Amino acid sequence: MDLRQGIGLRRLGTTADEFQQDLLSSLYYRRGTTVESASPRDAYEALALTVRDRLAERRARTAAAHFASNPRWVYYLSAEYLLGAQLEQNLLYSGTGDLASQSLKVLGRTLEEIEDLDVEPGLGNGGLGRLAACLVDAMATRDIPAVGYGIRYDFGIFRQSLEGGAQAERPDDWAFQGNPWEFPAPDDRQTVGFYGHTEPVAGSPTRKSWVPGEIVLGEPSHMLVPGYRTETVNIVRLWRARGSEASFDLSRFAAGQYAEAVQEAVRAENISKVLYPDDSTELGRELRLKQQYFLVSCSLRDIIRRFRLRNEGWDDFAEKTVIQLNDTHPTIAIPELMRLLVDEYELDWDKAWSITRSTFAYTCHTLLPEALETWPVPLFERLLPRHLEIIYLINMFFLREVEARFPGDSDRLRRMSIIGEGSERRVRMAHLAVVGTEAVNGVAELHSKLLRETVLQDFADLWPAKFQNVTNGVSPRRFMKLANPRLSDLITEGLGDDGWLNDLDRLAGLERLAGDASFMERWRAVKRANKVDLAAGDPDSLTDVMIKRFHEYKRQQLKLLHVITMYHRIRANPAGDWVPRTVLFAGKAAPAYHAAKNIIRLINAVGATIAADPVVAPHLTVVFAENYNVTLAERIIPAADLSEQISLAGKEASGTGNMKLALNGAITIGTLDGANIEIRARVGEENFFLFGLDAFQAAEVQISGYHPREHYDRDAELKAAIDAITAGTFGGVGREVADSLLGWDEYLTLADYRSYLDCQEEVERAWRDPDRWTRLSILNTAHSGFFSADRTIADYAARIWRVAPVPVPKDI
Ligand code: CBF
Repeated sequence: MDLRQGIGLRRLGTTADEFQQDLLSSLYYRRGTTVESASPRDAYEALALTVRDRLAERRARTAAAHFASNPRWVYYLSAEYLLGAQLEQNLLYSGTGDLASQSLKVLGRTLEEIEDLDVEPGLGNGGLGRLAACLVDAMATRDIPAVGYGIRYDFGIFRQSLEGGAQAERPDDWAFQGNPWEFPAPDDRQTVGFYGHTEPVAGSPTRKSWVPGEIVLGEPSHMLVPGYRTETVNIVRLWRARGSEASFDLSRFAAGQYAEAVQEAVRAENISKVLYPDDSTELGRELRLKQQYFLVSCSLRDIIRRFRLRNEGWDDFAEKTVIQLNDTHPTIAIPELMRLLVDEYELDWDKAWSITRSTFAYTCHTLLPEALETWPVPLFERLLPRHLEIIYLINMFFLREVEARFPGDSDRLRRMSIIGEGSERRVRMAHLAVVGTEAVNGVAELHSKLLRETVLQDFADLWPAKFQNVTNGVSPRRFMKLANPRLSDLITEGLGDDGWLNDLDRLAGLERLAGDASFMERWRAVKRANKVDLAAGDPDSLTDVMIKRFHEYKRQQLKLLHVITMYHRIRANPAGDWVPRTVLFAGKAAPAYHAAKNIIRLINAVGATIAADPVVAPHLTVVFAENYNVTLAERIIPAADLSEQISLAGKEASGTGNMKLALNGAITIGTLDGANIEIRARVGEENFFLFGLDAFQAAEVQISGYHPREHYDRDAELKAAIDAITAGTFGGVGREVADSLLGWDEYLTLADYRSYLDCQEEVERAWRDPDRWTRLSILNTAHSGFFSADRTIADYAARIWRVAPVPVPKDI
């Protein structure tokens, strides 16, 4: 394609008049309604479509530029995307915010009221899903030709509310009223098989023919992912499961058996019904594995289709394609690509393996053994019989390689095998992911080191060069510019321009303002105004936030013990000079994770007791903000003074909330865990509140026999805090939490309690000196530029993907 000839598109207008004309066109022609009868929803949809058109125009140019350069593509496979609300972001990225505000007047609406209708797609669970969203944003911003693949769940992560202080879950029907940001492409559908059996192919020892027992259709739709201050617009392509035509049984329907007539279609559609179906039952586990294969199968066929648009044969496939596996969820892509290459495209095994191995890369996001997925062999055999055969072959060749390197080391073979031979044989997805990829990376320095030295040590011995670190990063556009416009404006003023938004290292220029009295005053005023907006407690109090998924390793229970101790101290000395604090928790617990849900209940019970206590309430407030999601994070983060990053060292792979908070001038109190270590190294030891055991010490404590009761017996305040729970001070809630802390305390909460409390006193000393605190805050922002997702993507591009940017010309 000759780009000089242009893409044949009339340019959309950039004046207020033209924008308004387009808004009205959207209303009349695409919503089919009129100004007089336009509802707020009509106005929202018309605006969204008008903005989307501007991005779609850039998308057309991007596609043309990519087609012309036939580049190496990055395909990002992820079971989760927490994209966040789209309208505000797309207004920013298309530079149409002001035009939109003005034009909406014609419909008698304001942008603020319209924005409330923009529901975020909650297609993810936590850090991993939000990371995926930040990375696709940064890939577009860095002009990397990329497509993100995922599942278009009908119901995203559940909506959380509190009932009597306990977490209640409701389905998240996020697209109930439609999703104007999405382009459905039902004609690009793919066919996915499940179950069935395999048959030998005459004359070939490795090829097989798979005869699936169930066929499901995958219908794609895509959302646009614009880059910031660049022409590039990439896409995220999401698959939705549909029954095939044959899945509707007309004769049963005619016989009045309505439920039976559609049962096959319903079973098919269940695949993309919910994010992370409960896997405590056999059926639930099967559905999860089905989801994973569904995502992978649709995506690989689409990737191959795209490759074949510009290339012939297979020699260039790995040259032109890199597929990043976001954790183990999409790992079945490895045997699936082998199946496609060997069985369908008839390549010989060795060639197919060489292509496969050089196409994939794998990011591991955990250190928790229970989070490293494994699947029972019998389930695999039933659901994906051909894939299991391929995995056996991959394993056989792999174990031969290990045996050649470490002859006679049968223990090692057993440890490394892709098939675990415990009481039940299981497929170890992380092993498959390491064996079938060219590069493996952890997401923070400590995490990558621990992967190499513990969880995946045998693999690192075998292939040391395969293991890398790429520290996570976050989008400064979403988490600074959009979330915190006041601070962003102040920073822009301080630095002279807003170039920092896609060159975040430039924040370092704020260092020279960290002692400037008037700048500091304004910095404080921004924080205060953000707290007023959040309206979660006294804006002059120390806003102490712990916002993240609920998990015992993250240790919300440690924060709670601190709160209870504060409560005791204040009650014992009501006239003391207490630093007023608002402790804000937000986060969801997995519906079947009872221990985490018990902690939520206890937090709310403690909060209620404190609120009802006239002695303590003036000094201490506990708030639990319901239904934590990206939108809520964008409100809380700008208002935070103190960022709680208190996981047991060696358990949090990276954390990304820690980065967002530091960038917004919150000061971290944290352990030497995950990316905390890198945050501390960058912002400076004196600007970070460190406490607790390090990962090495924690492992030693656990190995040498840990007895939480010893801490309880030794420390009167700790004892009083736990006794208060068991004595029923908080409405009798939380006894299970106390029992687990005293009984086994898997995450060494009691061992770190005293060090944490001492450190909180240091926090208060700093807080009492407003200038010191403001300096700390400015310096945290100034030195967190490294944690931009743009840097993360530059790292992936250079060291793992070896891809170059393809800038999209403005004038085609
Ligand atoms: O790497 C992104 C994040 O992923 C997790 O949320 C995950 O789901 N495995 C980790 O727990 C985080 O530490 C990490 O930042």
